Amino acid sequence: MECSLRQIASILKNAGSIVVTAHIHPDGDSLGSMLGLNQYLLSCGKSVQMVIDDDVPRRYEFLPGSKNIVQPQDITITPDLLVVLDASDIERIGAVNRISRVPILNIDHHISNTKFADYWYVNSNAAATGEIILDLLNMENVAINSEIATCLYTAIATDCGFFRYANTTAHTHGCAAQLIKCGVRPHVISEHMETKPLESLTRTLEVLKTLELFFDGKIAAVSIEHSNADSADSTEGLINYPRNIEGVEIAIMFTFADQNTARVSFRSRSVDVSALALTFGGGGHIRAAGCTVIGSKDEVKTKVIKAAAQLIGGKL
Ligand SMILES: [Mn+2]
Repeated sequence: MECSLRQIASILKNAGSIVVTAHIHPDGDSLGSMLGLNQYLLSCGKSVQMVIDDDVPRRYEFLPGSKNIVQPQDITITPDLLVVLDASDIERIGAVNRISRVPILNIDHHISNTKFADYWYVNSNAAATGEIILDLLNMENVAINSEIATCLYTAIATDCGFFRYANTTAHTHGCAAQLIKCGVRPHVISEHMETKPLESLTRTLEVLKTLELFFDGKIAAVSIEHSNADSADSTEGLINYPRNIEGVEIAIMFTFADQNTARVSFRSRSVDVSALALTFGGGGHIRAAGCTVIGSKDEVKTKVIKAAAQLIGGKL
């Protein structure tokens, strides 16, 4: 059932015991939204557990409360509601999907959302799920402390490229302004996001060597091989290098995690790459999307680049 934000608030109020989760390969938005909402629910006296079927990347460990996020096998409460944040389909939450047969409430901003939940609020105009969580807390007149503010600011800022991407709106900036008034120090968050271990730079150099251009330089691709694919910490953001090349319409990053599976990320300047990702069973936003493709390295690359070329009206 599609819900208004007010209905979402009352479903949350009526639940006693809640598991909150978000998508695997967690990013700033999924983690920040989860941590912000968790604090609110705790303040309402709920029994809450935050669960992600994945490790929390090291650079997000500064977020207040991140140490309390557990993996599915460590859930200790019996929930009467499962809240799924920032995930557009049920597959995105991994094994959390199998914890119990409780009603699912989904809050998300992906245009490709499959409306899989029992109750959903999807606002694709929001730059981040964190923006929606802030709207919810404001609607409930919650006093936002600096910890909640830090989580929600990180959620919003990371999903809009620190206010540089096309999804940045006046409302996004309004949220940021409010959160700064609540005690966020933007430069501290930026430093946590930008500081990387030396190995990360070494990997970047290796990945950039794989750069390939197709279709008159309108498509640019980089590939991350097996040995470099293990740490999402050091590969996030690499797709911005091909994306920023002059003349490139679609940037693609292939991550070959094992022999027969590739994670594929897309970024575009204008075309709808969420549609492209959807044709491979994935999803995302108009200018940033992703999918998983089965096949050998060459098969995956050929299939995906061909589909991308078709999207911008070209033949290879
Ligand atoms: Mn998001």
